[in-house]
Amino acid sequence: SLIGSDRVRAVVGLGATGLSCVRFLASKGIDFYVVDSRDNPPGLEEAKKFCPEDRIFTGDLSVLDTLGVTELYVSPGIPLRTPVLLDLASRGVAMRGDIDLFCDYADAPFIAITGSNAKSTVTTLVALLLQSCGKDAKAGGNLGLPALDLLSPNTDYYVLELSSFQLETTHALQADLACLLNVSADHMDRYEDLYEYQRAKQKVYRGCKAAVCNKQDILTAPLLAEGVPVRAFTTKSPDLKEFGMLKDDDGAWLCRGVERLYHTSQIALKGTHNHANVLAALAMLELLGEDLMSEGVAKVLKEFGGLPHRTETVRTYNGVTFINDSKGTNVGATLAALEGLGSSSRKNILLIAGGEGKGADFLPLRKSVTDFVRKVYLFGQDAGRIGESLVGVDVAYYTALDDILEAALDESKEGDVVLFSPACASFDMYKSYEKRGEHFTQLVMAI
Ligand code: UMA
Ligand code: ADP
Repeated sequence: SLIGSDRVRAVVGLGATGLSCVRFLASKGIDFYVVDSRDNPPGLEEAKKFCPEDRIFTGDLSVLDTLGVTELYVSPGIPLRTPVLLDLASRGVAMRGDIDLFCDYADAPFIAITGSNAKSTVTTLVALLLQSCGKDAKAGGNLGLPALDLLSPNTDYYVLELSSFQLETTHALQADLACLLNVSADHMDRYEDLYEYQRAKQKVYRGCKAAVCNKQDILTAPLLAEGVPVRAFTTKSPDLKEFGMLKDDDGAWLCRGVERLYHTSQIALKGTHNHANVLAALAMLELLGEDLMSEGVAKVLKEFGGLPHRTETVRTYNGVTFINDSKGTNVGATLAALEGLGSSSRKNILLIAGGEGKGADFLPLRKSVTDFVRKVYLFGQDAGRIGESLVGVDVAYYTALDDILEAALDESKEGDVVLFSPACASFDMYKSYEKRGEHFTQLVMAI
C-alpha cells in the first residue's frame, strides 16, 4: 500500500495518456496506483511492465475511494464530473493531468496551442517552421504523441496541441507562448454551456510569457498581465503589429501590418480558414524571434499542404472535386470548410454530413449551407437533428456512405465540389475520424 506516503498518486485511465503517465512516473521512481473503469483497457498489458499488478484496478473507478489518494492524473477522456472524481475533489484530492506533470518537468520552452479547430494543423505547421529555422522542435499532445513522451534532452521547443479536456486539469501552465485559435461549440455533451468550455480553453493563457489570439473571435481575447507581448491575427486587413490579409487582383497577401510577407499563391494551404492558420503560425514565429522571410520558412509554406482528413482534395473526376474533411467533427469546422471553399455565385457544393453530434446545436450551419450548398446528404446517428436545422435546404437521408456517394456522383456536374465534412464525431459508425475519412477516400478512388 502507498498509504503513509504524504502524496499518494493514481493514474486514472489507461489509454495513450495514462500509459505515458505510468511510464514517466515509473522512470522517476515515483510510486502510483492505476485505475480504469473498463475491464480491459488498451494499455493494461504495457502498464504491468511499469507497475506492480496489485496496484492496478480495472472495471470501476470507485476503488479510488479506498486508496487514500491525494493526487490523480486524470486522462482527458474521463469527465471531471464523474461522481467519484467530484467527490474526491470536494475532499481536497488534486485533479491533475499529464500536461500538469509535463509542466513540472519540461526542460525547454514550450508552446501551447488550443482552439476548437485548426489545432493539429497549426501545431504541425509551427513545428515544421521552427525546424526549418534550425530548431529541434517536437510536436505532440492531443495531436497524438502524449506530451510526456516528447520529453528529451537537447530539445529547443516542445509544441503542444492541447484540448479543452487537457486544459481542465492544468493549473499553472505558464507556457512560453500560448495561442487560442478560435472558440466555437464542441463537446457540448461534456460542458454545461459554451462559456464553461471557453473557460477551459482560456486556461491556455494562464501565466504565459507571450500570446497569440484571433482578432475575429472575441472569445479568444486573453486577459494578461501588463507587458506580456500579444499578437493578433485576422483574415481582414491588419492594424500595425497585427497579422492579416490584403486582397489584390489575383488573390491576397499575408501581411504583418502594412508589410507584405507571402502571396497566397506562394502558400500550399488553401482556403481562407487555412490562411488564418498560417497567419497564426507566423505570429508565433515572430514572437519566438525567428526570421519570417527566411528560405526555410518560405519552403515550408510552399510545401505544407495540410494534414490528411482536413479539407483534403482526394480526387477530381469528370470535373467534380471530392474533398475529405472527416476531421470536421463539429459545426465550426464544417462552417470553415464551406466558407473557405464555397462560392455563393455558383452554389456548387454537395455536402455529406452526419454522425455523432455530441449534443451540438446545428442551427448555425443553416446560413452557410443555404449560401453555398446545392444539396445535403445526411447519414449516421444525428442525421435527423441536422436535417431539422436545415429548413429550406434540399436534404436527403441515407444509411450508408456508399449509397451517398453513388447519389452524389449521379447528381453532380462539372465544377461541383463533393465535400465530406460531417460536423459530427465518427464514433457512431467508425473507430475514428481517420477510419471514416479512409472509407470516404476508398469509395472515391473506386469510382
Ligand atoms: N475511458 C473509459 N474509462 C477510463 C478511461 C478512459 O471509459 O477509465 C474511455 C474514455 O471515455 C474515452 C477513451 O476511453 O472514450 C479514451 O480516453 P483516454 O483519456 O484514455 O484517451 P487517450 O488514449 O489517452 O487519448 C487522449 C486524447 N483522447 C481524448 O481526449 C478523448 C487523444 O486525443 C490524444 O491524442 C491523446 O490523449 C494524447 O494526448 C484524441 C481526441 O479525440 C485524438 N481528442 C479530442 C478531440 O481532439 O476532439 C479532445
Ligand atoms: P483540431 O486539431 O483542432 O481538430 P485540425 O487541424 O485537425 O484541428 O482541423 C480540424 C477541422 O477544422 C478540419 O475539418 C479543418 O478543415 C477545420 N479547420 C481548419 N482550419 C480551421 C479554422 N481556422 N477555423 C475553423 N476550422 C478550421
